[in-house]
Amino acid sequence: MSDSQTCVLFALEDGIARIVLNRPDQLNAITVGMHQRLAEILDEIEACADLRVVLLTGAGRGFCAGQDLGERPVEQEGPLDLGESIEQRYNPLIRRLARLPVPLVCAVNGVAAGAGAALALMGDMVIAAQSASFILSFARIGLMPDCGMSWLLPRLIGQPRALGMAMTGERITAARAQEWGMIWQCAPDEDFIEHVDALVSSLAAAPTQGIMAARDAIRQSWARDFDAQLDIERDGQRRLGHTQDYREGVSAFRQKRRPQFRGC
Ligand code: LHQ
Repeated sequence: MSDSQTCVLFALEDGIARIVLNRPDQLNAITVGMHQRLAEILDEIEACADLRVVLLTGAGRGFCAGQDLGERPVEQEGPLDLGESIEQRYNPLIRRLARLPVPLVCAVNGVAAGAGAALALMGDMVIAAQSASFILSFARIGLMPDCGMSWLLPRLIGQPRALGMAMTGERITAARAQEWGMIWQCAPDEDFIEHVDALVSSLAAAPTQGIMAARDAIRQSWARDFDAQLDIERDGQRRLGHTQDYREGVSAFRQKRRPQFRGC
């Protein structure tokens, strides 16, 4: 397989799409080739009819160290348009991840820096190994947070902490990220994979329509007032009441058995 294929690994099985950033020697720093491969993978994911969950993780000791700095010939003379790279590659990637029709789980196996931290926090559920950490390393190289971080981070952890991370580039451990509400869970390194598998399996077996309606309503609540949100909930329940999974959930409860949700 060529580098352009192996830089991101992909497998789709039993409704679970597993994406593994795979340049471990560079802590999975993102190259143009990785963007291209990720775009192909997302094409495949978006076309999959029986998808239930997407998992994004990294190979080796890092999750993702952000933009590959080896790709940026800053020593050369002439203008360097970082905005172009964001417009052409990063923003489309982030938008596609944000609009996935199924839950995105980010399993942060190691350090997540710069755009890598942003990728990690795009997960609807983020689980991090105890030895993992989050760094807004933009601050260390004269840049500002991108990939939606300046929007998302203050909403997750509040302005003082978001500003602290953005202005110091300080490393935030997984345990502190959990304490701050930045991520769902910090899990022990020894059985991190088991924790990730359990989370992914439970989401793959969940009533997909219901949990996605919950995700969308919670996300959109930032832009709505309380009354508008009540209306959204009413409309969502009306729609979900017609799903097979709702019938199955109630039947299973009444019959004292485990529900078999099909995601429709
Ligand atoms: C790397 C990288 C890397 C290449 C580690 N590139 N090789 C978006 C769009 C447009 C423009 C600009 O920016 C953006 C957004 C961004 O993402 S900007 C932020 C870019 N990322 C960074 O600034 C992080 C740079 N990396 C680090 O600060 C450290 O590597 C961290 C703190 C992540 C990890 O530190 P250590 O655990 O001490 O590992 P290390 O530094 O020894 O790295 C291991 C190897 O990985 C090393 O290679 P080597 O051949 O010496 O073993 C690094 O050169 C390589 N590597 N990050 N971003």
